[in-house]
Amino acid sequence: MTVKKTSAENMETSCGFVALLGAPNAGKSTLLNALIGSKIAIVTHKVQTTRSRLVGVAVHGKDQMVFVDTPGIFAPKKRLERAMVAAAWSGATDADAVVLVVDATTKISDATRIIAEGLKASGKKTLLALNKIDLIKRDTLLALSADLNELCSFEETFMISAKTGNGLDKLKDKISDYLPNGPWLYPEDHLTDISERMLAAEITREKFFLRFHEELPYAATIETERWRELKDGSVRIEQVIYVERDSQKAIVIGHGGQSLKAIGKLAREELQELLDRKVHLFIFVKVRKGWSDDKERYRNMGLDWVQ
Ligand SMILES: Nc1nc2c(ncn2[C@@H]2O[C@H](COP(=O)(O)OP(=O)(O)OP(=O)(O)O)[C@@H](O)[C@H]2O)c(=O)[nH]1
Ligand SMILES: [Mg+2]
Repeated sequence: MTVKKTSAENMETSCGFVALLGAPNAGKSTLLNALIGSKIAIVTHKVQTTRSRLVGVAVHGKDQMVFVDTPGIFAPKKRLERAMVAAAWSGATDADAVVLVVDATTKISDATRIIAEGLKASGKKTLLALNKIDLIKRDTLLALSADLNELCSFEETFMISAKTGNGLDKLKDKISDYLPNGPWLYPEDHLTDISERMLAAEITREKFFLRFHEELPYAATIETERWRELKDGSVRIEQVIYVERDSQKAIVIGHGGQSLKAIGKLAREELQELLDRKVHLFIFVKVRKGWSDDKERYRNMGLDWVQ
């Protein structure tokens, strides 16, 4: 016997957590921003840009989807790397569904293999998203999809471009199937849990990542230390870039302060747009040897301390 649903049941809302997992540089943060329609996660062409979990909220029909962007998963060595990878896996633990994001323009990386196997062992409902399809021909995707589906039996495979938005609606339609019925966790227009102070530090870190090469981006952490609303409606923000050594400090500041000024200008412009008011941004560079073994820095980054 079929029971006809009442209109009240038809209107029932759903809400749940969806973790975005993948190798470094797969496009998870770009995807998070596209899914919620706003830039809250920083994006660069470099690996290990994202350092901690970040929540972005989207409404899709009667469903509220709480997406969790995570650091890329790889074989970690240093303490900071281990904390990042631990944060990524824990993002999946409480999720109702996981989306494994894979850069479809390259062959399957060891990192992707490890994640697919880990997800298989976890028994989590996992969707596969082959990303960056704007860069490749669709026919090359079939072999990649088959190979990945051998590693883990995905619920369904999607071909998407986080950059153009292609395929994202279909992905959201499917995600809806995995969300438990229940009230929304957040108000309708809620976008993220990240504080303005943290987001401001992340914006500066993005400019920092884009400006410097090799190990320097990984040798620094950035914190917003002061945030003062001024009477004229503008805001004064003070930030600190912590580096490991004096030689790094000299590079960050640059000849005649040129490098630091350039980063500050780009960060300030983006902050002004985001906050929709004038921003006075002051960035200081401090040497803190061993900051990556300093518990307080982890707390400020939103990471759990790992032994
Ligand atoms: N062409 C193209 N580029 C993309 C797409 N998605 C992401 N990218 C680019 O891929 C690079 C990495 O993107 P991110 O979103 O930072 O990747 P991520 O997975 O968050 O990286 P980590 O935080 O380091 O783990 C950036 O240069 C993005 O612009 C896409 O769909 N198409
Ligand atoms: Mg990222």
